[in-house]
Amino acid sequence: MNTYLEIKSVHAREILDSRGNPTVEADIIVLNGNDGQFYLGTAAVPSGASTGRFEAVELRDGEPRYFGLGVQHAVKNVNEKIAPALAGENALDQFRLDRLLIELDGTENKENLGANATLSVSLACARAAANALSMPLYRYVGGAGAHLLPVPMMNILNGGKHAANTVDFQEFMIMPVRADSFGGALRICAEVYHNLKKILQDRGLSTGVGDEGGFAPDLPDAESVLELLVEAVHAAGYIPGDDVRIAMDAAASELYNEKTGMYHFPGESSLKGQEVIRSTEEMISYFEKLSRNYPIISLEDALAEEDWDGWQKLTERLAGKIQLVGDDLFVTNKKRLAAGIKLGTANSILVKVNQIGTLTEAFEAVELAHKNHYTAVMSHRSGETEDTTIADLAVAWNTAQIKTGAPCRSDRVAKYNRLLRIEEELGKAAEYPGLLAFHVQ
Ligand code: 2PG
Ligand code: MG
Repeated sequence: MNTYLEIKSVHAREILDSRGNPTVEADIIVLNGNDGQFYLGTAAVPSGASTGRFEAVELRDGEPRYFGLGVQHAVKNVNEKIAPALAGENALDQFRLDRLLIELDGTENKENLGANATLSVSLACARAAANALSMPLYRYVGGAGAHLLPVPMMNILNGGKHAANTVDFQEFMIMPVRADSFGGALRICAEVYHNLKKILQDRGLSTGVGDEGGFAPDLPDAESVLELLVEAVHAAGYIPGDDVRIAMDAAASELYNEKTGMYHFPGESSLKGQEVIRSTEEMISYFEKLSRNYPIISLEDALAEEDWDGWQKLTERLAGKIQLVGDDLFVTNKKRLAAGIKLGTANSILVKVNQIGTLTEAFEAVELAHKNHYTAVMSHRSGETEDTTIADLAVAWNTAQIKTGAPCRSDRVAKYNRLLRIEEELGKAAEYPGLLAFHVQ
C-alpha cells in the first residue's frame, strides 16, 4: 500500500525564543490517505548570537517592534508563499519538499524567504510525517539503523557573546566519555555542574548564568576557567581526562579584527590591565599549550571563519590529538565543508539546522562529513525554544555527539530529557559510544 500524506495546511506564527526575541514556529497538517485521519507537525526555529558570516539568512523585519527583530515577514512568507506551493504535496517526500523550498527561494543563502521561514516548514513536515506514521521522529528520519545516543558536549561555563563577563572564549564544556549509557553520562555532567557552582560560590564568584545556562563569572583567562573545570570534575568524584574530557568553543571569529589581522581579547585585557592580542600563530601555540596542560578533546572555531591558512596550520599541528570543529567556518554548508576537506582543514563539523535552512541540506552536510571521516556534532543555538528536534536528529543521523548547553534552563534541558526518553524507548538497542564518538582518543 502506497502511503500518501497530503499536505493540507501550512501555517506559521511568531513566538519567542529563550532570549525573549521573536522566532518562527510552523504547523503542518497532513491527511493520511490510509486511515483518513489528519496529523499535525509543529517545529520552531532557533537563533544564534555569534552568527557566522556565511550562514543562510535569518529574515528579521527591521521595524521598530522588538527592536527590529520581529519575524512577521518570514511568517508571511510561510503563510502566503510557501503554503500554496506545498499544498497537496506528499509530506513523506522530504527531499522533494526541501528542493521546492530551495527553488521557491531562488537564492544561494535563502535571503528571499528567510532560512527561518524555510526551516520551520522543513522540520514541521518531518514531524507531521512521523506523527502520521506513528513513529518517533528519530526513527522516521533515521530508519532502522538509528540507535546511537550522543555524547553530550555540555557547556557549563559561558563567555564571549553569550554572557556579560570577562571570559573571552565563548564556551567551556565537559564530555563524559566513560559512561555506559546516556543517562549515566547526563548524571556525571549534572554532578560536575553542581560542584562547579559550589566552587564558584565558595570563592565569592558569580553563579549567574549565560545564554546557554552555564555559569558566567568574571575570570581572567582560559587557564583559570580550565582549572575550575578540572577541579569541579574531581570534586564530583570523577577523573578528569579519564571519565570526563573538556571541549571548548573559542568562537574566534568574534575576537578577530580584520583591520589588525589579529585576535583581540577584551576581557583578558580588562582584568590584566594591558591589551592582550594574539596573532594566528600565537593562537595556535596557545591552543597547543592548553591542550598539553588540560584534558581537551575538542576545540571549535579556534580561528576565524576566513582564516583558511591558519586553519590549515592548526589542523596540521593539532588534528592528530584533538577534534577540531568547524562552526562559523563550515556553517553546515556542504560546499564550504567540501572546500575544507579539500584543503585539509578541521576534522569535524558543527551541525546547526538553521545555518542552512532545510533538513535535507543539514543531512547532506552530515553525510559528506561522515564519508570523509570527519565527525559531526549536532548543535543547538544560543537562542533556543522548547523544540527538541535536534535530539532526535542526533540519534537519527548517528552523529554520536550533541552540543546543547548546560543542565539548566528548560530550553536546554528539554533536549537532554528527550534523549533520556529516546534511550528508554530504544532499550537494548541503545548504544552510548563514549570515546568511540571521536576519531582522536
Ligand atoms: C556556537 C553557538 C551555539 P550561537 O557558536 O556554537 O553554542 O552559538 O548560536 O550564538 O552561534
Ligand atoms: Mg560555535
